[in-house]
Amino acid sequence: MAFDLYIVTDEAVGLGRSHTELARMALEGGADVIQLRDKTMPSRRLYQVASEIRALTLEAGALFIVNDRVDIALASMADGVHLGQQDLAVGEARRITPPDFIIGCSVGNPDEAELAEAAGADYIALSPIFPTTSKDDAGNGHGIATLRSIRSASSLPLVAIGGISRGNVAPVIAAGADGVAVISAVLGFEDVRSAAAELREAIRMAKREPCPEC
Ligand code: TZP
Ligand code: MG
Repeated sequence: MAFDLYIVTDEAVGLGRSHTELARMALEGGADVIQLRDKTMPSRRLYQVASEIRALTLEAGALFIVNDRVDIALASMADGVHLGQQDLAVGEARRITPPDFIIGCSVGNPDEAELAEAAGADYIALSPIFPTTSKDDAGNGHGIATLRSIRSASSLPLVAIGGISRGNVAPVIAAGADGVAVISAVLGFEDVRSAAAELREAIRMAKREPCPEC
């Protein structure tokens, strides 16, 4: 499971483009994971969009994850679901999904990371790592020190999300993140494909040559 460049779709940030168009361009730029995230779209439409992105991700060999909605994830044959601390609990989602179904969980501290792991999560995401304007209720950024402490508390794949861009990805990787999830640093650009490719390269570089001052 590669989580290096994990794109969360958001039509409000995507300069008028649809979830499907945004996903297509991000995949062309080398995204490893696409997460469909839409809090307001009616379920029937959300399922159609999920099915479109399922086809694109299969073609690209990328993972497809649905935010919040286990039902939409199962119906669209997504690889998995991403759950927050207020969503269906990981253990309950595990109970009603197939054995190979991927369950990701947002955490904000080492205790939540340990609980998510014990409940059967496949990966965890520290959310948010830096302040962000892409999520209204994200709160303050937890910062690099929290990321390090979560890295020590859990051996699960760790994704960092919130306020990450090419300019600050090196310390995030150096602190132990396996991948970074972004909205605006890729989807907020006219040329989504290039923005994705450049951020993916920055992540690869940071993994190859850890920054000495981090
Ligand atoms: N969850 C935690 S922060 C966030 C989400 C969906 C928004 C990330 O967006 P950006 O633009 O990459 O900061
Ligand atoms: Mg959620």
